[in-house]
Amino acid sequence: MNPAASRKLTRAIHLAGLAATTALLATPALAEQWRGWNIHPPEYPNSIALETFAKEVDERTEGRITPKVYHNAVLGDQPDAIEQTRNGALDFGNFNMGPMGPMVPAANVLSLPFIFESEERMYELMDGEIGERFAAAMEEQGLVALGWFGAGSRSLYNTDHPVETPKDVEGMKVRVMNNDLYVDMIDALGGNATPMAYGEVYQSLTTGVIDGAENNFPSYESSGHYEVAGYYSLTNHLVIPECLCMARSTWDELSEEDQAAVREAGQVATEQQRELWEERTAASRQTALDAGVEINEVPDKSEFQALMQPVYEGFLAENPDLASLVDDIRAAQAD
Ligand code: BDP
Repeated sequence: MNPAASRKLTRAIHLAGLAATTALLATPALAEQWRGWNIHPPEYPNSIALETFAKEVDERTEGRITPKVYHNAVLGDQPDAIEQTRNGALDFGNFNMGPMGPMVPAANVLSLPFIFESEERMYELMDGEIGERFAAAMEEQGLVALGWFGAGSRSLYNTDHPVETPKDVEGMKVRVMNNDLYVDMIDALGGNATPMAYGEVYQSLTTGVIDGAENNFPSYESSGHYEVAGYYSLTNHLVIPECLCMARSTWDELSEEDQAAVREAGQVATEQQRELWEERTAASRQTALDAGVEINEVPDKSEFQALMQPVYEGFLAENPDLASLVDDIRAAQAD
């Protein structure tokens, strides 16, 4: 190589080195990458809100934290994901308060059938002092609640007949989420409960492993269950919130400034989820109707409610310390 070419090469190497160094400095090399769990497909209201959360955290922390959401339960089933978030293997997620119960006993109060009379009441109470009591119980178990997502109300659906009275549930094999309270609930109606992962329900409905399940309209529709279980009966037995929450271990490492930024991001995401939820509920209901699903009212819900008495009694006998929380939720709705 002649001296000129050699000088050129040296300079090129030098420049390349400089460029690489600059690139390293410019990209937030030290940005913390959070992993977030989600069970739903990307276009679901909760998924969109989780993406908003990720974007807001990134922006509000000026790129110090870059969360990534993993949709469709690719990071595992819900009970495992809650456990992993508790121990810090995952950083955040959207969890239903049902599967939270086995790990956070107070959360079971939210799984008591008919505990909230409407979604509006649920929001009102969860956004206040009652919600703070749940958040405190979760914090003791390693989770920081950043917001309460809506999940409508859950109703029964099945393959071959409408459910109008508890008699219609007799002998029915019903899939429930992972929580013994739901087994008691279905037992009390005379059915046979099968706790099962959400992702297995579709197949189990088609093969007859189960006759039915229970969920809100958006999940009934987005999971495709409406294609194989065409009777949706408005029992509205569970108005159960979900949380946007994160690992306490991750939270504890944040500066106060970043904690505030993350909380704000959680609020923005929660507001968006609640708005999208309403729209999606109407759209999903319509999709089901258009596909020929029969949606029926339950003329007398009090029959179902009366049968839940032993479920409450059993729960309170086992958890006397949670009686005041149950009483306070009921008292707040008594007016
Ligand atoms: C959906 C919840 C999801 C649950 C699912 C289920 O959003 O978290 O896993 O129900 O029934 O409504 O398992």
